[in-house]
Amino acid sequence: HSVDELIARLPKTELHLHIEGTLEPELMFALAQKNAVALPYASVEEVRAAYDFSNLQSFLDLYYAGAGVLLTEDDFFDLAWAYLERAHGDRIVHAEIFFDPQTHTARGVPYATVHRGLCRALAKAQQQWGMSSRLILSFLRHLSEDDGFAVLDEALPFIDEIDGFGLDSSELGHPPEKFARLFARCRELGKPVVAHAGEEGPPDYVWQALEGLQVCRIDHGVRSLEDAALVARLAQARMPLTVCPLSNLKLKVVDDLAVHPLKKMLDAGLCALVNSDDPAYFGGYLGENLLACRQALDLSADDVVQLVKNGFEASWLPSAQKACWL
Ligand code: ES4
Ligand code: ZN
Repeated sequence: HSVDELIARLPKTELHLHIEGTLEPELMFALAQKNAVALPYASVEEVRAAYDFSNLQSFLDLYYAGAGVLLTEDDFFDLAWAYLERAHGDRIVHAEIFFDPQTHTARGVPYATVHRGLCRALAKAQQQWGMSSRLILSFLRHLSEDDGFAVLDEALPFIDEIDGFGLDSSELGHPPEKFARLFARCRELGKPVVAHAGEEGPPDYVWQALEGLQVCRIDHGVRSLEDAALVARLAQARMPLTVCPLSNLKLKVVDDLAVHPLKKMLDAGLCALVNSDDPAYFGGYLGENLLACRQALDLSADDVVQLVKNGFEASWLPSAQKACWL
């Protein structure tokens, strides 16, 4: 299909990617063996077979368990480098990457170990291919706001290499307003903030992210369409929504890609863009997300170009560099 060639050829951004969600079963096994960490699986095939999720929480349980194999700075470097090589092959020229330090500090891995390993990989990608990137420290919303303040304190010596802050993990029961003080502190540090909202949670959580946290992007936001006033507000502000179609399918946010709201979001004038979320767990990187949507939603060449342009518009690149890509 000619649109599929366009998808492969266009320079692209990735703005919603959890680096821990790029841990492929092969690397998970290799690191488990090297670090003598026990895994509840006998083989790589068994790991893949376990990736049959019923909702967000059933995925998160395996995602946090898998991340337990990451211990040393080199482990974090290897994880990020494997992703960046793949992204480069996919024609991604700019990536804004989430990491979940609390997943690692809770296991006794120092914040500095995580940070240094990831940054070394990002610097190498910039040097080797001119790939630009940003690093987004994401707080775990199932933990307390105080736990978030504690990890922020540990990250402060590295604040110049942290480009923004996010909010992820179990959404239902953990509304954005739980983190209003923490996010105010992050904004006082001069950093942009984003939050997962409207993935499993109601449109009210998207409102809270906008008004209470003052986010500059909404991660997912697919449930926003249930609230017409919210759609009007998001469209008017050109508020980016980092949509992750294969994630929504695997976590049963939608029953079928053919009924995914992506096309409706574009038609409503929203700044929606396609991302891969946790590609090692959801069965596809950015290219595969775009191809699957093209097919299931019959996206046109114009739709695909709009989605890719929205990615550059929504990015934290300086406007002069955005202009080069747009
Ligand atoms: C996540 Cl898909 C998703 N939703 C919320 N939190 C997450 N962390 C990693 N992937
Ligand atoms: Zn996510």
